[in-house]
Amino acid sequence: MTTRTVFGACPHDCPDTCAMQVTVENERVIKVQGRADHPNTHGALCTKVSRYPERTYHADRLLHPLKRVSKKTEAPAFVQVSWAEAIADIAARLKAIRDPQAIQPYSYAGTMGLIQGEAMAGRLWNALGAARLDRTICASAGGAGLAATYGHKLGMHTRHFAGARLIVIWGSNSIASNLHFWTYANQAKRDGAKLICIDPRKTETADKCHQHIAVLPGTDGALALGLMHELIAHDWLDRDYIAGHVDGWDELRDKALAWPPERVAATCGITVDEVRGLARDYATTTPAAIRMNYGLQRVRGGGNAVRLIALLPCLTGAWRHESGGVLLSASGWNAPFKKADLERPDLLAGRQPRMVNMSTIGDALLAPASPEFGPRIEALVVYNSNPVAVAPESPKVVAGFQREDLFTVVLEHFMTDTADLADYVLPATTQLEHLDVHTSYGHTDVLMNQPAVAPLGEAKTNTQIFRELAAAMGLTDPAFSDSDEQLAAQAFTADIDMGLLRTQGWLPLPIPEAPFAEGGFRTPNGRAQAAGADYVPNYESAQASPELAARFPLAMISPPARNFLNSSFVNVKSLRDIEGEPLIEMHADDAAARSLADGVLVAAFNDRGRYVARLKVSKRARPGVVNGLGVWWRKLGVEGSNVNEVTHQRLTDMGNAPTFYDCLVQVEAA
Ligand SMILES: Nc1nc2c(c(=O)[nH]1)N[C@H]1C(S)=C(S)[C@@H](COP(=O)(O)OP(=O)(O)OC[C@H]3O[C@@H](n4cnc5c(=O)[nH]c(N)nc54)[C@H](O)[C@@H]3O)O[C@H]1N2
Ligand SMILES: Nc1nc2c(c(=O)[nH]1)N[C@H]1C(S)=C(S)[C@@H](COP(=O)(O)OP(=O)(O)OC[C@H]3O[C@@H](n4cnc5c(=O)[nH]c(N)nc54)[C@H](O)[C@@H]3O)O[C@H]1N2
Ligand SMILES: [Mo]
Repeated sequence: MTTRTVFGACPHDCPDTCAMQVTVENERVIKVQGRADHPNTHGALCTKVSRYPERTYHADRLLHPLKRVSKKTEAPAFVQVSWAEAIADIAARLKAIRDPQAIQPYSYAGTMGLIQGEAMAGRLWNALGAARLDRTICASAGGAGLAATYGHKLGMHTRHFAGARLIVIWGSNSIASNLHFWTYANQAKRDGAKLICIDPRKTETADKCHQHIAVLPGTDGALALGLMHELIAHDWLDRDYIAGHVDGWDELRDKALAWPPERVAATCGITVDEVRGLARDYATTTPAAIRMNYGLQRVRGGGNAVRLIALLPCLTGAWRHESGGVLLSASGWNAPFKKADLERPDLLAGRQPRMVNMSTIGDALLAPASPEFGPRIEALVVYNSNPVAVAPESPKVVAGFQREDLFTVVLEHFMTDTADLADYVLPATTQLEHLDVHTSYGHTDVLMNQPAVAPLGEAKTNTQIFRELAAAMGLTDPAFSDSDEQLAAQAFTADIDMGLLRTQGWLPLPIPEAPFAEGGFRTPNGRAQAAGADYVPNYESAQASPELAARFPLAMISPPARNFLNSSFVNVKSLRDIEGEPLIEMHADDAAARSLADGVLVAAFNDRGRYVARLKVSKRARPGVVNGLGVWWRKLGVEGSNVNEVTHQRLTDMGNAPTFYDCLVQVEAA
């Protein structure tokens, strides 16, 4: 028996980006563990990723190229074909499309790897002049909000939360989705810090905090303005910090003065004491740290909410301390990443293909050719994403994918809802089978993932599939000859010692400990920008659309399930068994008003669609809000539906992002 260990990196879309140690026995991975010597990972992986071998060796793993033989509206049927046939046919079909802008790539963060992500893919799309994709589905509202305020996506060090005396966990179920941050928060708690959770849902994280404030979805901006009102009323402002490092405070102060605690409480659906108490705690505890997460920006006013919250530590001067401030994303610190060297926008040679927003893919696939939109989408190449499950308003997404005249290629590990609607399904390698390099949006280290075993079956890396497609389409630029090793060597500036990264598996970036203690934001003038930030109510709220609210009185949010990662892992039985089945959590009062008993099948519906799930009458739901934990595969759900049946495609105030949690429904027995 031969046993070896290989250094890896968790590829998933998560702030933690863990350093992994992979144990291989007789050329089979038997175990993945968190590396004990990586500070942020501290020896522990989450439950889902510790099942990575089960996912990789899953009986349903795609191991051969498949070609569709059924109609798109019929039950999916495929036959196995050779790689040669698949590549030749796909290349011919793509080449036959006259306007390359009718070819639409669709990808997201199924792997966060810089190589298996957009490196070779970007080169192919740029050389062809294919349509571009606006990758907005997760974080672009908050990202735009942070950038407008600080000049970039920057925040505190995760590890410094351990030294805070107050931690506000705002729009984040850290125990489920950011476990390694929680370790630091827990350390602070043991040392006497107070933890407050702001979330419409009483999550497992809220259970472990000293206080839970259950705001209505999409009202965080109003709460932030209310806190500012109290900072002003009690003279809890750090005037020197504001004078030295903030632009636009006068304008913002006038807005905040219009939000006394009574108005905030009524808007957010909380008590006046909760508003006042939170303001007092935040203003009078040092150091005070805020962990925001993307949950609160999936609403119409998401970008502005992030702006307002990001301004709070500028008003109290919390940034003066390394354990004070705010963290939403730290990805802006990753300066050594040379994106353009990997993706090669120069291959566009001056062309500016149209940009399609991934969050409105349903509308885009159904759009006819027009002067504004350009050509109808004729081909779609999907990799690292499962849009039929995760994109909003899935009735339209499904209808788009069902177009018989659409040529769809899906690179996947599994027969997902999206792969079911493909013309070709191409088997891709997993993180255990390919090389990659990673940055993180939670911590600031870079990591390298070494392949642990050879590709399973006939699986190929994303990069190899795109190389072969480029060759078959007659593209001869040397950019298509780079190996994965060569791509990895191009990924970072000379600040990264690639030799050390290769042997050690991870490297820290030199980042200031208390980055804004003396201002120095990354805006043009170095000052945080407050002008223009304001509360924006949800599209679907009693405030903005009372008629809609009368017909569909319940707000529905669909936050991540702890044992899935978006729609990944839903097909891993041991994890699905923990989640049970698709659930809609509802408060007892709302259930009683509808004569619904715990455990019955219910439908959450609105004008867009109908999602069927098991009702769970639960203290995790506040009155007026139902929680549909996401994101189930439609075909593993009830009646082939998932929660995105009811979400809509309207976009956020900033960043053109989806508004998954800005959604009204009614619920009835199914
Ligand atoms: N286990 C697990 N981990 C994950 C993921 C997963 O699917 N499963 N997803 C990964 C991804 S893609 C991302 S982007 C990250 C971050 O992903 P996020 O989606 O930010 O995930 P969470 O931190 O779970 O938190 C969102 C929290 O925000 C709450 N929320 C919803 N609407 C509002 C609102 O209007 N205001 C406030 N204050 N709170 C609201 C939800 O109830 C939920 O508890 O996590 C990653 N980690
Ligand atoms: N209602 C609702 N919808 C949501 C959300 C929500 O909270 N509520 N969350 C949203 C968020 S935050 C996000 S980030 C998106 C995420 O949406 P996606 O980025 O689509 O994420 P996943 O659902 O995890 O699907 C990723 C797919 O990539 C595949 N994959 C992984 N690695 C590789 C690889 O190396 N090669 C190839 N070819 N394929 C690979 C996986 O098998 C998986 O099927 O979903 C969004 N949708
Ligand atoms: Mo995400």
